[in-house]
Amino acid sequence: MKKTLTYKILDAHKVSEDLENNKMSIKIDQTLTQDATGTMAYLEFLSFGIDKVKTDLSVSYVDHNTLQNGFMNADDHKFLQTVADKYGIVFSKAGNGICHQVNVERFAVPGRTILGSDSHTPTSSGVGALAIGAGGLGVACAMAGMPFTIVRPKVVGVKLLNKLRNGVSAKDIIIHLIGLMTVKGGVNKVIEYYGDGVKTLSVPERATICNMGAELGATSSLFPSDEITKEFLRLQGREEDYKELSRDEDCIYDEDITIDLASLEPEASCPNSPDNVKLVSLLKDIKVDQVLIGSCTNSSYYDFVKVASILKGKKIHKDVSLGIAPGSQQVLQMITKNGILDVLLESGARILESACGPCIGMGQSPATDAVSLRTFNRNFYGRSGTNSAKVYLVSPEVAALSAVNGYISSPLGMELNEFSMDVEYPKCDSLLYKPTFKSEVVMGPNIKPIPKFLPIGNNFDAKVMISLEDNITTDHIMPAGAKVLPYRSNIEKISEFVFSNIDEGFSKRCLENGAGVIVAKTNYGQGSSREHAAIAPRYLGIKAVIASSFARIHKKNLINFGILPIELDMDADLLDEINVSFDKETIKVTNKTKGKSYERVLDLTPEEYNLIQVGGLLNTF
Ligand code: MIC
Ligand code: SF4
Repeated sequence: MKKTLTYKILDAHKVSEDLENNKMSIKIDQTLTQDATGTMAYLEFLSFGIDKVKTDLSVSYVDHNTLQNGFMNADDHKFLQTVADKYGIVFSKAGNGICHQVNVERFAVPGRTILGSDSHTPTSSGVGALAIGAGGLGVACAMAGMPFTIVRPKVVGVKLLNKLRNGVSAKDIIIHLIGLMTVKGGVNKVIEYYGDGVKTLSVPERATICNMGAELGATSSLFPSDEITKEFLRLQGREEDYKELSRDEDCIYDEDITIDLASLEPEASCPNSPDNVKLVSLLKDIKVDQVLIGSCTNSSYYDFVKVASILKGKKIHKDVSLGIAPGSQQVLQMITKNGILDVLLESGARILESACGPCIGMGQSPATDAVSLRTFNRNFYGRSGTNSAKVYLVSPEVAALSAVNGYISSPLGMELNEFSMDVEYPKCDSLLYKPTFKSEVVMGPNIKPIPKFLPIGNNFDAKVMISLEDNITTDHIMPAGAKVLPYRSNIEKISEFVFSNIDEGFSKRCLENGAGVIVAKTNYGQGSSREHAAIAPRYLGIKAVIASSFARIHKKNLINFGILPIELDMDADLLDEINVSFDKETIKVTNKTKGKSYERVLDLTPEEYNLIQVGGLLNTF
């Protein structure tokens, strides 16, 4: 049978299959973690009592919590470095760059499976690896050599035709697709790109597209590995990693989408959701206060060539603050060497550290009601650190031109080739450390043990602690930002912030009321992989989440920490009394306050059912 590239890689890594439940378990070749999820992942890994990682390669990055306002983040960095050294993990120190950018440059290999404790791990699929985001515990298990289980994904074939016009960017391709498919359109699917248009896209552009596939809720995205990949790997000094990979001609996709690249124009994700997509030309009178260029979506050398071509000889508008964060040391070196950095500085840009920075609310929060244009991938409510800010996600070209003009502007038709794309890639790797297996693990006082959770039981009463709408993100559930992120290794403390941006009283109410449930509509838990969005509510006594549907990574995180995800469309008000009873086959939820019962088939595999029975995956070791 003709195969998609997705199933060629999946089948080559298949360990077992559960066709009845539509699941498959695969071998993971490489893992990545970042600091904001990594401390938990490594605490989990340490609890297994294994002497070293069992993967071909594991890399631990520090890129999120780099603002060291207090000892906590620095202590986490030290913990991560010592764990990495002791257990055989490559360590990428703060300043080396954003995990996904560096992983594409230095480590991702075509045809390999990569599991990362970050939802944007699929960025590495730009070189033809199958890279998947997961909760920290899934990655800890993979580092211990265990297979990773996924729903057998449907494969969406996206045929790219022709080539982009001047001023139109890879970012516009993925924003366009998110507009078509919505933020829930990719759940349990892999988005596979093919067609003549593919060869017009460089690896960094492919990586941008795969990166933001996370905003479709997709399991992964995938590009073939071809001559362009080969050249990219050669420039990175990794030609031996190259392997040609493509789908079988005439393979059948579960869904087909065709995009004529020549017909696209600049598009933007408008506040507050990546799928609120509009043409940039329709936004042209909006005044801009802040422009930020960077993040794992758009911080490659390629992106800065475009940006510098627009900024060359120009000054940014006096009312705009332009912040620029090159994605890695390598990118920073390249733009320094060939004069791009000078152009940026002369235009009035503020140069930020090579890290996630403002993307995760680590500084650069916009002013009250400000309009912020970002080349990032998420504009969820509150994520910038300013709840009233209006965040638009755009291409680097739109961002740069708008920074000059002071209002949202379309670069359609602009020739942007002032600087050569054809340059040497420095491979200094000064901030990458190979393990010596000699360190002792150092754990600062803010790193607390993961709480032990009791099983929720098969019949319990609970109160509705919050009743929510569609598309609730993990940024709603467990906000990030400079104030909260330092507590990622302290569950008791971070639990005070659960839902704090939308319901300040949530955590107190939970602690006062004992057992609770969360009620929501579709796509609950979209966005990040942070397992804190499950662990912290569990700590507050949440036993179940009742939602019409769930995002893939979050559903797994809930089960991993013993919270029951119940797929049910239920109307409930705050503090309604609920009873939940279930066995292996069925579940009954009764809203005792409203006198209404709902019965359903239990949507859990036997393995997942057992995890709920024992109070979560950590209780099985
Ligand atoms: C994000 O972009 O939201 C993050 C921060 O990178 C998260 C991980 C985290 O919360 O630490 C992600 O995307 O998984
Ligand atoms: Fe970092 Fe933002 Fe990318 Fe998340 S989306 S990994 S916070 S740059």
